[in-house]
Amino acid sequence: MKEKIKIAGLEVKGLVMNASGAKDTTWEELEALAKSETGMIVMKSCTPLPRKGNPEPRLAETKMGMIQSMGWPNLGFEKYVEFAKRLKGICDKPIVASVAGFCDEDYVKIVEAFSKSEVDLIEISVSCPNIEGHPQLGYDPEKCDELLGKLVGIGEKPLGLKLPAYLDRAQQEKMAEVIKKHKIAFVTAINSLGNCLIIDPEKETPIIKPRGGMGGLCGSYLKPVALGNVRGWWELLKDEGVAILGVGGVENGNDVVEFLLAGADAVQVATTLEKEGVGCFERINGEVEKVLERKGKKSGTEMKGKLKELS
Ligand code: RRO
Repeated sequence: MKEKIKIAGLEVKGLVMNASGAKDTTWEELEALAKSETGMIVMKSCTPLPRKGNPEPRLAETKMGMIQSMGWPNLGFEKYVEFAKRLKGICDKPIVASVAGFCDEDYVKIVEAFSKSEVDLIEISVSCPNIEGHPQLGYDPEKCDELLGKLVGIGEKPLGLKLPAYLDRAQQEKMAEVIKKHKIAFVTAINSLGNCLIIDPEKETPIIKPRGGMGGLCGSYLKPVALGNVRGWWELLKDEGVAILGVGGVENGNDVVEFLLAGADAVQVATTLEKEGVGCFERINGEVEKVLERKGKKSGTEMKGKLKELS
């Protein structure tokens, strides 16, 4: 039995769901997610117009994860408005839109459309590391404050933020003030870690093509960074009613428990979904159940934030 949790007032079945970006761009991929055990369906970050994205090869898997520079390939927001309606016809999972944009006006236009759509939650991505000449907004709290001032109040749907990794606590504290000011409903932490490079020493080349091989690092490389960020969000936001979705290197049931202990309400999965396909949700849910049983816990939620300090 998957446990029922609440994220921004919505009932979700299970502690595990897909993260935006992996196998969630086309209708066929979203349909497969609808039939899977993902707790919510998070759609690919979308822009005003369809985009092909960066040249291939733009994603390469490694033992510890993967590196990618996809460059926002998506079908344009209007398609995802339509897909949300179709998804509601075939499953009862909450649907999450992920919004990207090159300027504030792009975000406003897309949030307006999703506010009138069938989606349940709107995740505002301020953290894509892969667009040349387009810095990650999440590292600029003043610009985020300005953007959110334009988005909050457009409609009634809860808004969340997809955040980059903060490698300095002071940066995270500044963003926490912005999140509190705008009463953001949930944070998703973390996006891939930008500005990374993986080199094949035999070929003497990078393993992806765009931007000389520079891209977002994903998978288990990221787990300690993601756990640190989730812990930080829990410490900074625990009295604010902001839900925390942890993402970065979730491969198995123990990883889920680690994120819960750090302070997550639920976790998202990207690299494992990319590598294993939608069957990963059933496997991880089963593993979570076993870990909780072994620990004598009735639910994962009772472990939220309960990391013990060493004495
Ligand atoms: O499409 C991408 O290159 C991409 C996005 Br929108 C994102 O949010 N994070 C990422 O690592 N890649």
